[in-house]
Amino acid sequence: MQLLLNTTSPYARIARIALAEKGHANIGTTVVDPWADAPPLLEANAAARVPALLTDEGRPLTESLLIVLWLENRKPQPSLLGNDPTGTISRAGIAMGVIDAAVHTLIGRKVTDPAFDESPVGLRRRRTMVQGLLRLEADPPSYDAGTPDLSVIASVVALDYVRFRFPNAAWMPELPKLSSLAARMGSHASFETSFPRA
Ligand SMILES: N[C@@H](CCC(=O)N[C@@H](CS)C(=O)NCC(=O)O)C(=O)O
Repeated sequence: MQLLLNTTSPYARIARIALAEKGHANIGTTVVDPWADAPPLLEANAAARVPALLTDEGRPLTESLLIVLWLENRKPQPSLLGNDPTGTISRAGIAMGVIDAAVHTLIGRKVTDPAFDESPVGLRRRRTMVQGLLRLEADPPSYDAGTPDLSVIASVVALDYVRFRFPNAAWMPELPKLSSLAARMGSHASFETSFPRA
C-alpha cells in the first residue's frame, strides 16, 4: 500500500492515524503538493486531493472517512468505532465539520484574498469552528488506553489543525477538556508522528 499525503492536511492525518492504529504504521508514503497537480496524485484522485491510498491490488481509495470505512471492513479489530459507535460517529461528524470549515477558510483566502475570513461566508465558517469545538468540549470524546476511536482521532486532528492554521486567534474559545485530550494524544505514536507541520 502507498499513501499519498501532505504534511498539513487534517484529512490525510486522519487516514494516517487510522492506518497506523490498524497496524499499518510503516506503510509507504509519498508527500505531494495537491495544489501543484502532482501526476501521481492526479492519477490516483480525479479531485487532486490528499489523502489517496493505493491498495496492494492497485486500487485508489480517496476521501478520508471512506479510507477509514475500508479499513474497518478489511480489518475490523481493533475497531475505530469504540464501545458506543453512535456516539463516536456523532462526535466525529462534529469534528469533521470543524475541519471542513477550517480548510474552507484557507481555500477561501486562495480564491479571494485574506479578507475572506471576515466576509459573511468566512464568518460562517468561523462560527462552525467555534461552535463545533464548543460542542465537543461540552461532550468530549474519551480515551482510556489502547486504540483511540474515530471521535478521538477526528476531534484531536480538528483542534490541532485549527490551532496550527489560526495561531493565537482571539476568537478561539477556552477548551480545557479538548486541550487535555489533545495533549495526552500528542504522545501517542500515531498522533505524534503525524502532527501538522509546514
Ligand atoms: N473530503 C476529502 C477532503 C480532502 C481535501 O480537501 N484535501 C485537501 C488538503 S487539506 C486538498 O488536497 N486540497 C486540494 C484541493 O482542494 O484542490 C477527504 O475527506 O479526504
